Amino acid sequence: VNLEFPFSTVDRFITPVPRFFVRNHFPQPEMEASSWRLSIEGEVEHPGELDYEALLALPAREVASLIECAGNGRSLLQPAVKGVPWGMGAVGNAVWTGVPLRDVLERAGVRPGAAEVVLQGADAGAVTQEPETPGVIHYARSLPLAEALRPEVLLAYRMNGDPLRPEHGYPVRALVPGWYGMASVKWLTRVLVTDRPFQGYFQTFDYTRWERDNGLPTLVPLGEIPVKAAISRPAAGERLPAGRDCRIEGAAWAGTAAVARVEVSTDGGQIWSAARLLGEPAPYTWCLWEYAWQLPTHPGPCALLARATDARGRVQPMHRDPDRNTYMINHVIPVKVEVVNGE
Ligand SMILES: Nc1nc2c(c(=O)[nH]1)N[C@H]1C(S)=C(S)[C@@H](COP(=O)(O)O)O[C@H]1N2
Ligand SMILES: [Mo]
Repeated sequence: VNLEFPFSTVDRFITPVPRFFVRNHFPQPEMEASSWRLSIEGEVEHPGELDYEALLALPAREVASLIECAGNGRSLLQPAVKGVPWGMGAVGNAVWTGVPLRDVLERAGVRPGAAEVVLQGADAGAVTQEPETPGVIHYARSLPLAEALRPEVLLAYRMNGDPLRPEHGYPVRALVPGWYGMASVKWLTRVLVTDRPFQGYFQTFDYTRWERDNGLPTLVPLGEIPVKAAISRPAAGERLPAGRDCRIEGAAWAGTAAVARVEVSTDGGQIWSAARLLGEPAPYTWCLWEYAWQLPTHPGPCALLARATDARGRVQPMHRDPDRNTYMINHVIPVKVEVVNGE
C-alpha cells in the first residue's frame, strides 16, 4: 500500500490521520497491543522484552514532527526514474506520543562497544531485486547510537492524540524526528544494539546515496531531511486571472533544524521576495507560509519558485544533485501557472 494526499490541500499545521501518507514495503502485519512484545537485544547488559502495558507505564513525551518519504517528489524528476512515483504529498505533520528510545536503551544498559541500533518491524516479504535478492526479510533500518539516543527519538504509540492506526504502525512505531521516513520503523518488535554498522537491505540496496570521499564515491545510508519549501497553491497548471491578487501558499521544513526564511520568485528566479511564515518555526515540523502576489496584468506563463533557508544558514539548492539517486528531492522545482485574461 502506498498512498499520498494532494499537496495542494495543505491548509493546517497538523495533518489529519486520514490524509497522512502511507508507505508500506510489505503486506501490513496483523498486530494486537495485548500480544505485542518489544525485544531488546545485542550489545546490552540486560536483554529482555517489554510489553505494551509496561511501555505505557514509562514516562511519555510528545513531539511534533513531520515524516517525509525520501522519494517524495520523485515524479517531478526529469528524466523519469524508477521507484514509487510520488507527487509532493508523501509528507505529513503530526504530534506523536511515546517513550524516548533512549530511556529503554538506558534501562537495558548499552555496552561500551555499541555502534548502532537496528530497529526491526514485524512486517516481512520477499524483495525482488535480482540477482542479489536476500529472499524474505523483515523491514529493518539502523541508527547510529548517537542518533538513537536523541531524546526526541520515540517509541511512539499515539499519533495526533489517538492510538496509532494499523497502517501507521500500530501498536508501536519508531519516530525519528528530522530524518526521512525510512528510519521511523512501523510495527516495531525488535531493537538490536550492534557493535558495527548494519548492512541490511534498506541500508545498502535501498535508501542510499553517493558521498564523494577524497574522489571516491561511497554509498551511504540516507538520514536527515534537508531544507525544503514546497508550494501548495496555486497548483501546477492553474489558470489565474490577470491583474488580480493571488496568495501563494506552501510549507517549509528543514529536518532537525528550524526554517529561518522562505523566499518566493514569480519570474522564474530573477527576483526573490520574503514570504510570511505562519507561526513559529521549530525543528522537526513544517512551517506554513504565504506570499501575497499581485498577478501581472498581461497574460502569459509564469514560473513560481519557493526557496527556504534554515537556521543553520543552509539554503535549498536550485539544482538536482545526481548523487542522491532517486531520493532527497529538495531542489527548487518551478510551479508553472498560466495568467489569463480576466473573465
Ligand atoms: N515496518 C515498516 N516500517 C516502515 C516502512 C515499512 O515498509 N515497514 N516504511 C518506511 C517508510 S519508507 C516511510 S516513508 C514511513 C512512512 O510512514 P507512514 O506510512 O506512517 O506515513 O514508514 C517507514 N517505516
Ligand atoms: Mo519512504
